[in-house]
Amino acid sequence: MTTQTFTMDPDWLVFDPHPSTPEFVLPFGAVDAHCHVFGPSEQFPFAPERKYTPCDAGKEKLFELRDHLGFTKNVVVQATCHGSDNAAMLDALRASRGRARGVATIEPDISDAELQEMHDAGVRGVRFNYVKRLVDPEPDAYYHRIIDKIAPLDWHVVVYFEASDLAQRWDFFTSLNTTVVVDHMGRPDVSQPVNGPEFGLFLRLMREHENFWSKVTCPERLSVTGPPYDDVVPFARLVTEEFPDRVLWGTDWPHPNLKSHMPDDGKLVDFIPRIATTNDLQQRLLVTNPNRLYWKEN
Ligand code: 0GY
Repeated sequence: MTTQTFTMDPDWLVFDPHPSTPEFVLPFGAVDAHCHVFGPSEQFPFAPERKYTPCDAGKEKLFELRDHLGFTKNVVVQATCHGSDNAAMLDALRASRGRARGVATIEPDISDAELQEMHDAGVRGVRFNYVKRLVDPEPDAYYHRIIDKIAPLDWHVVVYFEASDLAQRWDFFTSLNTTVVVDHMGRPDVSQPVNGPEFGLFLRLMREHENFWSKVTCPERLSVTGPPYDDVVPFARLVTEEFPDRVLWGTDWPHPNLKSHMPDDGKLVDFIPRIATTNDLQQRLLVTNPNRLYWKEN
């Protein structure tokens, strides 16, 4: 059997191999609730339909980072470069010995037995990705079929979309009666005012629909001004303070598709106390909320 080889995109930025030790000491039980594994591609080939080819970033590196930064657990989110083949993510969950949960990408014709196998490995949600540079979004009926499939397992839905697409997706999103977690605060344009109409629509979603949660993640992705990401603070702080019981935080390691710079993951952890400014907010963001959503049976 020949092994397929993959070459990462020529402009791919590789994760920082030596992140600093954060000054902020994470509370005991803290969860990195948004991170990925890529491959290794020799063992877990990337999907033919992928829109980018990353570097390898396997589970061992992820667990090393977890321990270095001081997290206790991970939530591994299926990345689009692996399509709906969740093998690398499931392998990471199984190897974590209960210290990782997963969010999968599935197709509507998946069998109940496959779903149960994923649940047993630690999957607790599915991700619907609407970012066109990453995937070709499907019609609503496709996602409704997935919702029907996952209902018996009590999984939640993670949605990833660009701020400019929220109005168009509004009716579908608000028709969902599962918990719905929005990635990266719906990707606001942080050069717009925090109290402007674009972020206002996202805040309205959170205010009017208590089943919606938000990841207050990715300052490195949203920032226009760059490190230390001052321009993202007002957005992430507002969401963390107004919805303290419905926010999650994660590193987004290994930081797919960044073009301007690769963040120092230690400095990303130091961003947390700028948006969750009290011990109580930090505890909810990093420990209580992710454990409630992902380890509720424990
Ligand atoms: C993220 C962001 C991105 C990529 C993916 O699954 C993915 O490929 O989510 C991105 O390129 O913005 O959350 O990891």
